[in-house]
Amino acid sequence: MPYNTFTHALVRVPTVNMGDGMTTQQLGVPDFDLVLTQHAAYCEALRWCGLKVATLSGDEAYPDACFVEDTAVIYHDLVVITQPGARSRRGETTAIQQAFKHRPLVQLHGDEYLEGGDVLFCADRVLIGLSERTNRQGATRLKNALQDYDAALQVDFVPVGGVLHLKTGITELAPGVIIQSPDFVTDYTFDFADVYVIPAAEKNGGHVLPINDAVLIHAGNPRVRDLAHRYYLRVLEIPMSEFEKMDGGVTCLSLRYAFSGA
Ligand code: CIR
Repeated sequence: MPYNTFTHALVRVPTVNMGDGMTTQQLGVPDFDLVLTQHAAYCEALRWCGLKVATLSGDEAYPDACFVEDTAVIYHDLVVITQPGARSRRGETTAIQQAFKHRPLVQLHGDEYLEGGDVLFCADRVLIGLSERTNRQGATRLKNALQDYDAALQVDFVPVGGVLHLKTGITELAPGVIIQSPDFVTDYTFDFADVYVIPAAEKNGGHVLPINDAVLIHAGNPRVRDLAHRYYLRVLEIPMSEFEKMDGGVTCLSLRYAFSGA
């Protein structure tokens, strides 16, 4: 099954205090009514891609919890519950563990820190970012779990500089086509791909999320949109301004999966 084929998604409703979460941006405080509208549009886009969307309630103790992607990494039937590098986000994983409680889970622990925003499944390999949120111990544990599950999987570590997560810096639009933020710094060589560095004006909205035969992009980014139309008939543009204020993008608001027999 191709790496971006999914049947289900899990999302978590934003809470009214989302603006108390962490951010490196100076774009102002999210407008909560608009947050809810944009989140609903995002969920609708997932449904347009053919996914069944399960929704967890928010928890004001965790203002960043709507960025649910950081709490788990799912590869076919393998579910790995992470330990976010951000201390304030560690408790978010309890609800995610509960949501997947009927499945065997791998759980990062001890000094293993990793956030799902640092994990990019490409067509021919998995890239794990070593960032301020993901350390070598966490990356190694995930690499071992992935290769125990699928020994043929190539897993590379990518040093991440200049941006929060690996997927803030790069996403894969289509097999061998990488979209890169101008802020991203690494010494990893993307020799398997054509790399398009997007203009600075689009750096907050430069993330793309391919799902089945469609791709989700942030509205208002013409260069990214033009590139997306080269590879997809179905390009779904989602307004994401309020999530961008908190360093969020289209990838981070959901966990996508396709369990066998589900
Ligand atoms: C944080 O700093 O943790 C959140 N405000 C944003 C997380 C974004 N996550 C992602 O891109 N995977």
